[in-house]
Amino acid sequence: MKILVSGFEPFSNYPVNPTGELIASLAGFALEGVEIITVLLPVNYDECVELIVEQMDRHRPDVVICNGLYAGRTTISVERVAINIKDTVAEEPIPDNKGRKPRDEKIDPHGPDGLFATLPVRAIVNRLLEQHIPATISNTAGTYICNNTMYGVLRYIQQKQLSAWAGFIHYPASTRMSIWNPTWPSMEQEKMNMALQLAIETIVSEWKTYYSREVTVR
Ligand code: PCA
Repeated sequence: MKILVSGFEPFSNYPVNPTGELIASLAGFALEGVEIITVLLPVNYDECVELIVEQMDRHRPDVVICNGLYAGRTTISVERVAINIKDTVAEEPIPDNKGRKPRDEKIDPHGPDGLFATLPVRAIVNRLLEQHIPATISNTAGTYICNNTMYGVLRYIQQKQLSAWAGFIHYPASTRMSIWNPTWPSMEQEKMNMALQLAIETIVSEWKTYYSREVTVR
């Protein structure tokens, strides 16, 4: 089983992006029978999707887990849906890292209004809560780069009729970031690293259950 895991480079005027460290922390994580591939994505509307789709073509993963920062949120939020809109102003007053600031634009003029995550979102949240990590299902990934990436990945899977599961997880500011801006709720980086590992374990277990059931039915 192959899992592609993405994080983002820093953006806006945030000093760091904890999702860079998050994916780097997977170097010390192994699950039998599972190959984990990581990719750090640029924070601009076009290249974020181009790069992850390129990695999907190269590695043909069974699962794609994208990860991003949502400073201001209090929990790890597992996104349920991506919507077909780019609106920088509503989300981040600061343009993407290439200076683009789209407003009220469709991501894909021919695409559906929304696409649901195909990761087991409820199971991931429940697993994190069991481990006393604050987690919720979120019903909006925003209208900025993270939503754009989630929509782009799910749309690519839909268009190519791939069987890969995919979705997005947002993380609050890390403690290091909240020292820089004390108004943000924050979580220790180590706890977020642990949360991603738990999410991966949950997905692998759900994936195995799903496919063993398929075999039994046939
Ligand atoms: N968070 C931003 C983009 C990159 C990131 O880590 C977002 O929520 O759209």
